[in-house]
Amino acid sequence: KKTIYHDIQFAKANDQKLLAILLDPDKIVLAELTILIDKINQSPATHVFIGGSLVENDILDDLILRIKQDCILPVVLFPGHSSQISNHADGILFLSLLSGRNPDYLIEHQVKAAPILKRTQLEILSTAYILIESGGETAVERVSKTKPISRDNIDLVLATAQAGEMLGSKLIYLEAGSGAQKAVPLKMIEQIVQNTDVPLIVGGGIVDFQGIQNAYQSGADLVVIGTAFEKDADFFNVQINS
Ligand code: 1GP
Repeated sequence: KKTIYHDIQFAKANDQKLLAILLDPDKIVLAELTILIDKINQSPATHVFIGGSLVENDILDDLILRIKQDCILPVVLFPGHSSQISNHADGILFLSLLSGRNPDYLIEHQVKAAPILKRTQLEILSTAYILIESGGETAVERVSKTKPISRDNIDLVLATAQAGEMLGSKLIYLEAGSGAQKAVPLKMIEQIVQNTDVPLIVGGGIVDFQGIQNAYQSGADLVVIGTAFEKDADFFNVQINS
């Protein structure tokens, strides 16, 4: 049943690229969900990620149940807080924000979440989460009260990713932040891929098909698209047909 990580590893080994659509429960209108799920089903997405920095409403369970009803893609929680847990999802990115030095986001939320997660069936995907400077303050930066790593400091990003891998993270996530002005630099993606072994997720500020392709060509295994799909649910149709 818990096959998410196995499938990501398989994709990496076989150079099959993965795509996650990120849905922020705070921005979803439940009345429009049927149409949205249709669009996800028509898209090339392989995963649905669910999360946001400030999820306050209680629609998480309902939202996931509705998605699971009409969509076969694995649903992976991408939590901004230890309260964002639902047993209806398939898995959870168990993040540690390694770019920052705020103990709450390095270990405190994880300690709070662990006993709750133990009582669920969720597949736990330990993830080294690394925030990269992207031309302006992002929600991750604001909420976590941490500084991103400079776009120029590839050495520090690499050392951070390697430390995460040595601590046992199964995934590395290079994050520019939702709605970022600039996506993660391609040279940085290349360096991380060449010098680490676990699958690499890249997201934040990727707004067109070329951006997705560039990330893949640089070695990203899974690209996350949030804002572009949120703004236009026909994003993938338009991009593929043009
Ligand atoms: C944010 O990486 C994701 O956590 C996606 O970012 O909303 O910019 O696509 P965007």
